[in-house]
Amino acid sequence: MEKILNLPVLASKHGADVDKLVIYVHYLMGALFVGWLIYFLVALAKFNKWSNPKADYVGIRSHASSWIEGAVVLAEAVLLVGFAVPLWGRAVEGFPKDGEATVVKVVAQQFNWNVFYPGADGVFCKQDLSLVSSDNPWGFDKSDPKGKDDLPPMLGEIHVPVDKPVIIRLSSKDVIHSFKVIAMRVTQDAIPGMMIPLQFTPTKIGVYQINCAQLCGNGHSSMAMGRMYVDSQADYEKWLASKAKPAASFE
Ligand SMILES: [Cu+2]
Repeated sequence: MEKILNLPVLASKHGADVDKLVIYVHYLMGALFVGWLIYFLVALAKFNKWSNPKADYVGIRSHASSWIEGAVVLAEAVLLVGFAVPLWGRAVEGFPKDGEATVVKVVAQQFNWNVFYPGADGVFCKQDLSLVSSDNPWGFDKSDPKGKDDLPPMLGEIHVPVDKPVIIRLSSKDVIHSFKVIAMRVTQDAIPGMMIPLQFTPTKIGVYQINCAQLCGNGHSSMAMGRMYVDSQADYEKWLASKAKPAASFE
């Protein structure tokens, strides 16, 4: 079935369950499509003016349609309660602790992704709206010692190590965007004024596209230039070291 649906590359742990659900929904829709087609053909054959010249005001007497309807409702309930809800439950509950995950802050804007790393201490620099100025657009509190080792903000690229949970704290600077990495099977709206966490565990080294899944303005499509690099642990550390700069250059 995966072959027929031509599903995109899968590179995250929970993604197999997402694909499973997609496949089961297609099975149900396929059955409904074939069922309705049969119904249509039977109706054409049975109720044309040659086989049924006189209208019957009672109509169908069998209860088959009620049973079929019941079976469809049951199948849909199983999909929802048995698969979709538990999958969603696992996505929003049971986040790994910050220390056990790669934590990245992503702030969407028209039309790019701002990416922040907290540095070795794992704690992001304090930010405050009152500190925002032309030379401090993110309102960083430069007296915050926890911010000294933060990486300078980057645009449009996220690096994460393979096989380790990733937590992305997502927000937006202007309008509603939506962070979507198809290979990771994650999509989450980025909403100004809110910091929304999402989690996944990448399982395959590679470079994956980041899309904006919410029409956000003229340059919406250019947000698809975003890239997520899933590196080996060693490559990730090398990359981190190459990006770390003294706090003085932190603008
Ligand atoms: Cu966008």
